[in-house]
Formats: sequence, C-alpha cells, structure tokens
Amino acid sequence: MPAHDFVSPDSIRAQFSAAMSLMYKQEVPLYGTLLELVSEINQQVMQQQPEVAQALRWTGEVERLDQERHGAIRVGTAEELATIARLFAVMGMQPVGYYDLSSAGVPVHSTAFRAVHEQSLHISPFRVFTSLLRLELIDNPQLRELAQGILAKRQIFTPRALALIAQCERDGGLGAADAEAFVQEALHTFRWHQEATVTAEQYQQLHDQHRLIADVVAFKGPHINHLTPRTLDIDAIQLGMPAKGIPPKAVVEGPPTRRHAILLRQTSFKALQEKVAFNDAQGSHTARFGEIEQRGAALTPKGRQLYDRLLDATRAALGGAPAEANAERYMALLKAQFAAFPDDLAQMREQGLAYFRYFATDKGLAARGQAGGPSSLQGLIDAGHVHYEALVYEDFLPVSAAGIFQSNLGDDGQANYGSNANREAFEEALGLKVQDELALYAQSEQRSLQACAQALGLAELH
Ligand code: OOG
Ligand code: NI
Repeated sequence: MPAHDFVSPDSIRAQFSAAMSLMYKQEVPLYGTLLELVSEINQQVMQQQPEVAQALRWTGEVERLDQERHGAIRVGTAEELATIARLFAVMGMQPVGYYDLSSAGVPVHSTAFRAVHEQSLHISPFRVFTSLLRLELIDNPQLRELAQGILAKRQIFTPRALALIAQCERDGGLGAADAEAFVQEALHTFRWHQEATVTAEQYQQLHDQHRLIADVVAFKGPHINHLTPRTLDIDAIQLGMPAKGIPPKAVVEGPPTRRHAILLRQTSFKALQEKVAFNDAQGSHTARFGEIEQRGAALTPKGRQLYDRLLDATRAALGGAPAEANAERYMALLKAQFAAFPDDLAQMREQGLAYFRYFATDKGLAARGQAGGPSSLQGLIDAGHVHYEALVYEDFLPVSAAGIFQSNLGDDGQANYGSNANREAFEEALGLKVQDELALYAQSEQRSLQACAQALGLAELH
C-alpha cells in the first residue's frame, strides 16, 4: 500500500483514545458522571475567566480539551512491556520519562507513553502511565516463583493485534480498515476481565504480599485502572464531587491553587469493589478508580528544582504524608511554602522557571520588515509584537503518582522497598531508551521561537 494511503499514527491515537473512553464509561459508570462534572466546570471557567479562555485559544489547547485524558496500566513482565511499547508506537506514542515508585513503597517503575511533538499533541494528547511490576523487590522466593509462573502463561495481546503491529512495523503504517481493526483489537488488552487466572487462595497470597501484586498477576490482562479527564479548575471539581455521589481523596496532589497553574494537580476517588471469578470460588477485587487532573506550565530544570524543594519543605513541616486527618494543615502549609514560587507569567519567564510558546501578533506582523523596530525577544514582547503563553506540562509527577497509587491501594498497601531506582533495567525491559521530557519541552519552545522569527522576518530570536 502506498504510504499516502496510511492513516496517520495521530489519527489512530485519537480513535483509540475515544474508543477507550467509551469502553471505560460502560465499565465504570462513575467515570461518565465525572466527565459530565468536568465538562460543566470547564464551560463555567471558560465563561467566567475570559483570560483563561483566551490563553487556551492562543495555544490551541481549547481544541484538545474535551478529548484530553490519560490512562494507567500495570504490566507484569519485560516482554509485556516491550510489546506494549510496540503497540503504542503504532499510535505515535513513545516512552517519555522514568518514574521510580519503589521509594514510595510501590514495587513498580514506570514511564508515560505519549506523543512528543506539539502538532501531534494538538491532535490527541492521550497518554498512558505504564508501570512494570518489580518482582525482584519481593523477598519471598516462593511467591516470586508463583507470580512468575502465572505471568509466563498469559498472553495479553490478541493474535490479530500482534499481527497488525508486525504489519505496521513492516510496511511503515496501516490503511484505514486495518487501523480500525487495530483499535478494536488493542482495546481487548485494556479491558476488565472478571475471570481471574488464579485460585482464591493464590489471590490471597499475592494480595497479602502487596495488593498491587494481586492486581497485576491474578488477571488475564493489564486492565486500564483509571482514565483521567482534564479540568480547568480542580478545586471546583474537588468541591463538586460529593454532591455527585463521588467521594474524593483527602488532598489534591501537586502544587497549590494558583492564578497561573504549574505542572499537574490531581485528585481521585476510591477504587470500586468488583466481583471476580477465581478458578475455584467467587470473590472481589478493588482496582479501578477515577481521577481528575488540572495541567499547567511545564517547568525548566530550575523551576522544577524550586517546585521539588517547596514540596519537600511542605512535607517536612507536616511531619509525614498528607492524609484525611491532616489535610487542612497540609493545604495551608503548601500554600505558605509556594508563596516563594512567582505566580506571574512575566516573572516566571524572566527568571527562567517555565517553558513558553511564542506567537507573532497582528501588530508584529504589520511591522514586519520595517527598519529600526525591536529585534530582541524582550524588545518584541515589550513592543507587543510577540505574545507568549506557558507550554503545558504533558507528563506526570512521581510524588503525586505515589499518592494516587496509595489512595486506591489503601494504607494497608504500605511497604518499604528503600530507594531502588533502576532506569537501566527498565529500559532493558522496554527495549528502548525513555525520552527526556525536559529536552522535548526545550525543543518545542525552540520551534516556536523559530516560527515566530520567520513570521516576523527576523533571522533568529533568543
Ligand atoms: C498509576 C498511578 C499514577 C498518575 O496520574 O499519576 C497515575 C497507577 O495507579 O497505575 O496515574
Ligand atoms: Ni493517573
């Protein structure tokens, strides 16, 4: 098939993201309720805060907002991870970032599969936080063997999905009918299976070691465990959830409320209890939950260091992890600490705390080619020839992710694995290097500066 007859990976990802949302709505009806709440709040914000709506129009995020979501899965073996990477590659999703969750007592390490170019992100920002179980951290050899034996027997991909992945790799793309078939076949890997692959007693053994181990090992596949829409006001969501019959977790993860959002704020509701058929008995399992996120500016290494420092200081002042009992105090401490992080785009830009996108304004375009005009970036901004907006953060935060894992694993899921980051082992399992998210933001910013310079007839801008 000639290359021009291939469906673009971006379009396959958009189709897959929509199909996944439809499936999860059927599997977890509360997710549908949450989508309604998010859409109400987003409309309200767009009406009541025209400056927010305006910024989203500049960046084009207004067009992707309604379809913006991330999901999460947990796989059991290196082979599963490597094949998931090939499956996501068909949809233009690449592994970005390495997250070590072992230091937070969760025996996994993770990456985020997502599109990496701003034009692709504009078409579909769908991302999947993907974790690999680390059986090597379990110090019970019998249990480790039991888990390995069970995982070795399962095949989480349909034969047709595997064939279509291979076909796409061989030919360089998929035609329309194959792309549609691929989306349907890939969905099977992420669906919930009521039938477990183990006996009730085996499940209990795995569960007693760590709830997460049972969730990964006892089932036929890596069911999507949450799907997260993007809101423009997570505080309004947190307040609005109880009235819709959705109890939120105690604290919102990430930075505090700000005029100019940074990074990522997240809240979630508890996992549902679901009926499970073990090989020999009926039982139940809690795995799937709901989450909501608010995204803000991507931070530079300097901005990120400041964020990490302020978050650490908040936790140190609290003297422990935030929970129901100290939620109010935590939020107050967080707010006080983050007073040190400028809440003003101009200051964030001048201090090099965040990444930005630059746009030639009508005024700038009208002045193109005129002698004696400003030519430095700051001069063009001051003259109103160039407008800028923060680049949106497309990734995740390890401390927040740990909080999300823990809120749905329950506090009895706590364990201590020390600090065991092992990026090399993760990349070896993946069969690929993970990309550096900071380099991707810097490249995106650079491209916008180049486009701006070109539009204004200038050689370069910095
Ligand atoms: C993933 C938890 C992390 C996030 O948004 O930070 C996450 C999981 O529970 O598998 O999804
Ligand atoms: Ni999540």
